[in-house]
Amino acid sequence: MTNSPNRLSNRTMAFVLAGGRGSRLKELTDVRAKPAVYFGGKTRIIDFALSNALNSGIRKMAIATQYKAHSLIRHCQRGWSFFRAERNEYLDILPASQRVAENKWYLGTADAVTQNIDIVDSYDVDYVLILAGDHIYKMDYELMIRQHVETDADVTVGCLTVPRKEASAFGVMDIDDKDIITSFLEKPADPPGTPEDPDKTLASMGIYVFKWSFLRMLLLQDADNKDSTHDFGGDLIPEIVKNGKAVAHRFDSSCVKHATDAPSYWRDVGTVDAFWKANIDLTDFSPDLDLWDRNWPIWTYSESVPPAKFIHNEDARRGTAISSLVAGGCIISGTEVSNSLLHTGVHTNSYAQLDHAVLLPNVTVERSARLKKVVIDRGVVIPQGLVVGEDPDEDAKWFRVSEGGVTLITQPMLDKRAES
Ligand code: ADQ
Ligand code: ADP
Repeated sequence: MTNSPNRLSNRTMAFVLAGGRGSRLKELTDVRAKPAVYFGGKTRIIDFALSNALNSGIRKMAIATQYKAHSLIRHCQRGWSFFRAERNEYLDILPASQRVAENKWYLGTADAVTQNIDIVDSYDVDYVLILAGDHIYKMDYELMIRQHVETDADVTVGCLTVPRKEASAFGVMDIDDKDIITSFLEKPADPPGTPEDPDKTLASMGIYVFKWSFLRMLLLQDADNKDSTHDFGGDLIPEIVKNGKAVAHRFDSSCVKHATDAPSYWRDVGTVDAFWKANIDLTDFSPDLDLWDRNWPIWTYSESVPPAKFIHNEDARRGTAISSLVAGGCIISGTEVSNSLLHTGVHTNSYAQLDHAVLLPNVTVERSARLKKVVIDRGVVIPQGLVVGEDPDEDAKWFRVSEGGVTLITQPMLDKRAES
């Protein structure tokens, strides 16, 4: 983590957009915003963007929150409070707080910045990096900021190629041979392919670099525009593509020095299927996302918990975990765990079996339960003998079974089942 004075990251702040619900994660975002959803055994989704910024040398950050922000705010306060104002480091949490006018929430992503112009001013930076708080990836933003300065762009947009059939969830673009964006469509129904490959589309990652003086002017103009939805992808970026200079910064394996990840590992984990898969992928022999890379640590709030413990009860099976990630504070007592990911403080009991299961913190699995291809929300108590993942019709009576056959279980669902 270099932080030499000539790094542009020293003159940049990261503005993290963390206000959206992420409704395709269904009940997982009933109580918390998507950036606060747990991922990877210890961390929450927002830790990836914040860690990238920190590892890139950025020491000024602001996080705009809105939807169900309580657990997100609590997490950031507990885990990200080491910034020291006396070293010119800041991390501000900016809930939509009616700072501008009463009853005024953040309208769109750009409005979340507009409502905090005075705070960004006070950071006294030259560049602003707009980040989304809801993606899993590792990236050195210094390289993107440097490209922005070298090309003298009005905006630099992080982008990557995605399968064309998935591209309607993204802002998509065409670029010329100098990577200047020549057209930009926000979430088109029928996205175009790239010249090299008709089945691929160049998509925006929803992250942008601006010179602050330029963005400031643009935001004030946009605030007066009655036709605008005050959104970066919907309004500001298409406007710059039309009337200014927007440049694409390609995200690939060169974007993190010493990267041990597969080339361009980037996940939106926006659906229950994608969330389950990205977690289960970490149990692979050699996962595409390397959480063990000491050169690019993912920082988080870590509870003080004892090491995971595996118990062989005299009269029962051995507590084992194979091809699995088991966080601190877990007690695996007489349970067979395979290809699963257990967050902090999970407690499982004898004769239970977990297979391709993602358990969020503090889940209890009582005796003889068998769970396969599941996501279990934080704090859920799985009753004795519950079997999930063997009869989809039975599962669907009580729980949410996704298109890809993953069963999501929350406590209210179990309570309803118990009452019936
Ligand atoms: P989406 O991800 O669909 O598209 P959006 O829902 O605006 O865009 O979310 C972007 C980020 O802003 C998320 O982190 C979300 O939590 C946050 N956010 C949403 N509304 C907010 C608000 N009112 N206040 C504060 N924060 C808010 C965007 C771009 C696309 C791009 C994709 C990549 O618009 O062009 O392709 O990101 O995922
Ligand atoms: P997370 O799992 O994201 O850490 P919690 O499970 O602790 O969060 O809580 C999720 C959300 O549910 C909180 O952000 C809060 O809004 C709400 N919540 C949790 N516990 C309580 C409570 N005792 N009273 C009111 N709301 C609560």
